[in-house]
Amino acid sequence: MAGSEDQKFSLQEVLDTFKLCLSENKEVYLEQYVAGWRGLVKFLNSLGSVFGFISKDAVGKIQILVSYMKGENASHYATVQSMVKYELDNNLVDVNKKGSHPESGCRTLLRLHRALRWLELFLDRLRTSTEDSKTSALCAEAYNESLAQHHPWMIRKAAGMAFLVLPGRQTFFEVMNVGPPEQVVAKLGEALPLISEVYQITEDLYAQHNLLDLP
Ligand code: 1PZ
Repeated sequence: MAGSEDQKFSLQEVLDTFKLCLSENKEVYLEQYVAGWRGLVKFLNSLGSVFGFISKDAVGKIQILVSYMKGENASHYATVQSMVKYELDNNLVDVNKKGSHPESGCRTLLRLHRALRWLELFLDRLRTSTEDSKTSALCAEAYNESLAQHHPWMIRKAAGMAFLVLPGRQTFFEVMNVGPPEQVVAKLGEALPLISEVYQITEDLYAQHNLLDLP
């Protein structure tokens, strides 16, 4: 695979982008949010082509958001808060069923937002796991508690099969490119509160505007 999504992953880099996500008044910068996802996709790609169908979907959603961020209404797509306000004020969101705005920024970001919850749960399990823990089991548990509830049977099935070929804990930690296991665990401990905060702010915003079930 070639292209910018395929460079070497470093957990540090992802940590940095999520750190930069929040403005002083706790708004979520879209550019950093998307950059965080780019980093995660890099990581996923480095795990092998079995995960291609997952990273493809994530990349597609990243691209939709980027096209808004670079489009004629770019100024409204600086933060998640400004995006929500702009799209709602201008009736650019299909609220109850798919209609003329099947790819709104709001519904697209919601998909990534739900996946961020999976990430939070998965990384926390990884952080507190022991040497003999199975990454596939940790991943499946995190998935069942979060994203799976929004996915149809076929996707749950495909995801479950992909999890089975996840590398073991040791290799997984190596791919994170942070150093020895203790350091990975420490890094995860550092990254998690940041990811949680970004998640919670977005969740509250979406709840406040009744956007948590966008089609
Ligand atoms: C490290 C192991 C990676 C496991 C990733 C766990 C997530 C499994 C998600 C399976 C998604 C399958 C592909 C397509 C799904 C789409 O149908 C849904 C809904 O979008 P819609 O159809 O409504 O437009 N897409 C999503 O739920 C977004 C999924 C993004 C997943 C990104 C994972 C990034 C992993 C980072 C690894 C550290």
